[in-house]
Amino acid sequence: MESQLSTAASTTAVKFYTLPDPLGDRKCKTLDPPANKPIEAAVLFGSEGGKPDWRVLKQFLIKEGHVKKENVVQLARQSIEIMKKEPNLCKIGEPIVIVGDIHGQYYDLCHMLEKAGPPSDINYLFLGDYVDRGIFGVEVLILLMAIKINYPKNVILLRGNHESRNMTENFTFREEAITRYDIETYNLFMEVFDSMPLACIVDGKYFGMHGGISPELSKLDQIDKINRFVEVPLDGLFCDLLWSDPLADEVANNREYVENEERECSYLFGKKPAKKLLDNNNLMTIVRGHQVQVEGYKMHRWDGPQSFPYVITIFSAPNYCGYYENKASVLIIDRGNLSLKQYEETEPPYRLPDNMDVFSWSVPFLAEKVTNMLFNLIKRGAGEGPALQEDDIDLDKVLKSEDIDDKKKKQLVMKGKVSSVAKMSKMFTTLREESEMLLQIKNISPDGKLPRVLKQFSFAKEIDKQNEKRPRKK
Ligand SMILES: [Mn+2]
Repeated sequence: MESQLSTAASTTAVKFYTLPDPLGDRKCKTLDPPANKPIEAAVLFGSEGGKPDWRVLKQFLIKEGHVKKENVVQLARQSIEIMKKEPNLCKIGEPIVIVGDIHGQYYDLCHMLEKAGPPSDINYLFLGDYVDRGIFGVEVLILLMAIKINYPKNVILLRGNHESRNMTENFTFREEAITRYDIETYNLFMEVFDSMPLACIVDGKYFGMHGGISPELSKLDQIDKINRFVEVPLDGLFCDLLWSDPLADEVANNREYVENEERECSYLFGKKPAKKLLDNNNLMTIVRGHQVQVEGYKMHRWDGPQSFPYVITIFSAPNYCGYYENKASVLIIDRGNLSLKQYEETEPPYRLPDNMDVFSWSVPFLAEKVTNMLFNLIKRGAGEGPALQEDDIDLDKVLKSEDIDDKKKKQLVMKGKVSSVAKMSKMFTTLREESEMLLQIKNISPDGKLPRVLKQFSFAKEIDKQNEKRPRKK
């Protein structure tokens, strides 16, 4: 995977400032040095009419480069300008790639773009959930904004349920955006989300949205009447488009809408309302994301195994959260033919949890080593002395005592010091071990609730259930 990305990087003419290696003594030769200076505005916006060079940006972000706040603000403002003029229900034609949830998995997004083809050659419909859970949400959003600005008519970015204040506060993106930039930038990102359209008709036949349909939806023009420039509401048509799920195949046939208990909001929809809506609006199928799938997609064939699906679920984040071990896929519609492109995980560069820097991370190790050194030094100084239980040394008593001569007193004082440094050393070892364990646990899951052994899709899904529901208002 890594070689694919670096080959692509070498074809880019622009050279970034990467960390110099004057002595040629980098320990890991196979890994390119990271970009060590922010991308210059002249490089980023240098080309035609102030549009960002998304290809250069993509490679720069792969190299873990930093984009300055002022440039991110410019990208956000430009994409808001474009998206706020779009209708709630967009229309786009084929050939097209339909992309499901990405969830901050930047390296998988780049891999997918290479596999499915650049947006200069083929249309793109993104079904939302760009951020949260994965740790590269900022990169995903920056690149998608740059692509949108370049191809405003050929790329549609729909809003997912995670493109909201409510979700990003309860998951990871708010913290990520504030750590990397600041609260002002985060608020601007929320404005970008508020401007995203809610649904899309592809080629007049395919009805795309993040979640699903709503009991309040009968005619498609109802969607354009929504005021979408707000936080995602707790119920109603707007909420359902981003939050609802199809019913399980076994029960979909004889049910209409039921309460979505797993999400604690919106509905589960069955065959009847789906068929009615598709028939009334002359549509073929519903294409949505929102639910992780072991193969990266699911065809909801409610008329039997050979029938055309009423709903197609697309999920585009492979090995979701680093523990589902699922494949990812995108749906391609070309000359009326539907095909799927499946792909597996691209290994991202290693990051310490919570965006911790290496200095804070190394403090426990340093403290342990220093006390260890101190302990060994003064232990030598103490030399051979009277045999005494370390804990029993009472310095005050020793110094005042007239039975003990000065030489012995000195030895006893030294012993006391050795004993306290030994205790300190032991404490730092425990601290270091505990912080290592904590990092390990945190690494496995964003909420620190999953032990490493649970690496199995269905089990992971079961354990993760609580994270798929709508968080209660704080
Ligand atoms: Mn979702």
